[in-house]
Amino acid sequence: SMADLKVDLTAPNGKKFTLPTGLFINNEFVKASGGGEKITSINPTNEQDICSVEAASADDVDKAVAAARAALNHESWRDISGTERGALMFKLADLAEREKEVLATIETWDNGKPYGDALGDLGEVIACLRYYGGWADKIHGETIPTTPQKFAYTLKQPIGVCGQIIPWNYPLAMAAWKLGPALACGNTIVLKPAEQTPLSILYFATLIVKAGFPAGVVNIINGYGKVAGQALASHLDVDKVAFTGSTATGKHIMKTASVNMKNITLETGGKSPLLVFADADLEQAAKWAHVGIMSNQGQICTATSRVLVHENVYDKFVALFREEVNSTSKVGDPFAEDTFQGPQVTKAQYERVLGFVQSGQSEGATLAMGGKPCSLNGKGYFIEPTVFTNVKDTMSIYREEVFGPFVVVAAFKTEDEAVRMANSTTYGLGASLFSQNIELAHRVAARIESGMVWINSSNDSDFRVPFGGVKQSGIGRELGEAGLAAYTQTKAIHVNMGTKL
Ligand code: TXE
Repeated sequence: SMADLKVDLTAPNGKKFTLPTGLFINNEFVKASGGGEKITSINPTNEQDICSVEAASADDVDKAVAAARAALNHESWRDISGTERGALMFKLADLAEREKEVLATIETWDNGKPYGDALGDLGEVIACLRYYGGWADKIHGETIPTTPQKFAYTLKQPIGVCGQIIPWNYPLAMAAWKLGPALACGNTIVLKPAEQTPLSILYFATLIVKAGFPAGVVNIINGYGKVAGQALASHLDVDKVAFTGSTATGKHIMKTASVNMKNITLETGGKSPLLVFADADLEQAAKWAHVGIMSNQGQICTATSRVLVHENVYDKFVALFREEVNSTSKVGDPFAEDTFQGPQVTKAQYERVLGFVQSGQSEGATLAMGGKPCSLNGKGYFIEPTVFTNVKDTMSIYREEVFGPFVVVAAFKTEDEAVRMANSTTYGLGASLFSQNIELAHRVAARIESGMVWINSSNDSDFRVPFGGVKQSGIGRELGEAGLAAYTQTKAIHVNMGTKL
């Protein structure tokens, strides 16, 4: 019954709310079919169950896709103006703003990120929806002069039914990055959240109904990657798949999506470098380097996880960086106000990061700080902020994405060597560089193989500016005007103005 599909919860910070637990299809919460396994969400701070939610089977994915297809062709969505689509998005943003404390509470409880950071994520969700709501009536083709006998123009049309597969590091923000442009361009959506963090998006789904979106425009199906994710990526009636997650899964999705030549965008792993040149403001470099790797428990796709420092300032930088970690990176209860770093999202991620501590030590790097598990009353997936120095670019801790509060520091001698070391991984997502020399800064920024470069900052992203990777960090761009390209296709119309045969 419907009564089974919600649960009354009281969060560790005392917030009470009712959470739907069903699959969100056609603006309703429904049971999963097939009697399959549910998803039980675990609080990474104390390792206790929060609650269980429905997990979609391949049949449920079919239902959600059918709902999205019907909505795409229904006049209540197909025939409304961009201005009206924008108005729905503004309404959704307003509702998210009104409910941001509940949404941030759920995010912190489920994911383990500090509550202040979760509130920051909500700010991004709201801003992103408003930004793309503003675009909704400004998406248009062009007229193209050819010959006097021809009138040629283009239409920017929606791609159609879009599958969106979301990771667990920023559950709501990653959903907003994908929902915003897709809705602005008039698509319909089947979104699959990560099984590690299924909860906040269910509360968010209630706001989609309240905002007045027609049934079937947005469908949200929690489910396991290998079941629901796989069914979505391989579905013959899905026109596009957008994915954020690991490079391995991204490659698999790319192959799977080829079954009907789906349009794809991928945002995958990274091992983003942060370069400190000899003339840099070292104090600022140390502070930004800290923010760039230790925020969000290091679970950031653009985390500046490799710090490359000119040999002349190496020792001084490392001392300043250690001081910054010591004074700022307080590990603890994510609901406590002075906490900078909460637990890793799951036991699997926690073990993975600790595994990299071992490989760093056996590869002969110097463990300069941290590297040990820690806990709160004996529980929780906490890890001390970890710094390795004397790292060589042949070591796995230099090349592989760790996705934790884990940074490697290496030295370079020349600008050429810095660029070569920065570019020496298979990834190309973000990069930072610190220098007071504007010529050097812009020259190096152009030579680094990455989708984003921050000069004299790190991870200072903005919803108005394109975001995405090169090499094995992804295909396509999200955010900014560039993000619209991922959700429209160009149709060319040729009008004969008088050519007679
Ligand atoms: O990722 P997956 P995981 C990296 C990070 C992390 C590692 C593993 O290094 O340690 O990936 O994390 C869905 N068909 N990043 O295992 O598997 C899955 O259900 C379709 C970086 O959690 O990529 C989830 O919704 N979908 C990253 C999503 O893919 C499938 C953020 C991501 O899971 C699927 C997260 C399949 N066969 C992890 N298998 C970033 N770029 O920020 C899984 N999924």
